Amino acid sequence: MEISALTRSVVKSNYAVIAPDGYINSRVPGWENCTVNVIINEQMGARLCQTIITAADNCFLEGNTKASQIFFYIVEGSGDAKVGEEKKSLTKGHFVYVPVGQQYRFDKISAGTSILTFHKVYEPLEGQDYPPVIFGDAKNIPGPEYMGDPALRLQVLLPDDLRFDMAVNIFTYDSGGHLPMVETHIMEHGLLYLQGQGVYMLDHEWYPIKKGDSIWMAPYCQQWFTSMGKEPAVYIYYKNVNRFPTTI
Ligand code: UGY
Ligand code: MN
Repeated sequence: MEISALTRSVVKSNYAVIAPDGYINSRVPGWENCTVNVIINEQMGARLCQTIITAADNCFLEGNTKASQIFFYIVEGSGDAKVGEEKKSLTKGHFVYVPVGQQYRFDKISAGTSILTFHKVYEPLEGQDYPPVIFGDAKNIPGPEYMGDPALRLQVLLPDDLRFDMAVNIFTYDSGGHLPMVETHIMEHGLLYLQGQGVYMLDHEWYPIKKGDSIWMAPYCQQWFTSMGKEPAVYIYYKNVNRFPTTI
């Protein structure tokens, strides 16, 4: 029998590694017939929220984004989504960006479907319109090499456009691929591993990470990753972008 007092999860003031073994389900009104795990949110000092929804029979998700935009990504499974007047069928790798003040409904979701969400309070930018609804499919997004290293590929899922104050990217590392430097930056991250494994360095501590794990990195959490094992490591991540960085 495995001793149940062991986990790879850790929660610190500047970062967290959340492995699925510690999940406790939340009930979220409007998101019905599913389990919801709130992985990252303001209770831990974050300025984003990340959840993972796992559908049971007759699952539907209904709500209004109000002040917080929501990015939905189908990790596994399928369903239909309606945002405003736009309606689409979604399968693995499809995503929907729902701007603030929008009604949304997801239904016909197959049991076992796994949906990742990133939420951020929207910061309007003077002189710019609000961003539009975006439906997309990760497999249609180009993945150019990152910083001149062919072992690394970066897909940018949302438009490079000042109306957006959040980015969501998919980072693929061939086995042995690694970040070209220790990143030290003001932007915050939430991320979910979609495939593979490796070792993440967070503020000079080292963590083995694999598919299904999530990480929160606060601003200035120092970060570096190397992929290990026989298949590429892939993670999808959130980043705040395009706004004046300081109130001072
Ligand atoms: O966009 C980024 O800051 C990205 N390179 N960070 C990361 O993967 N930890
Ligand atoms: Mn980074």
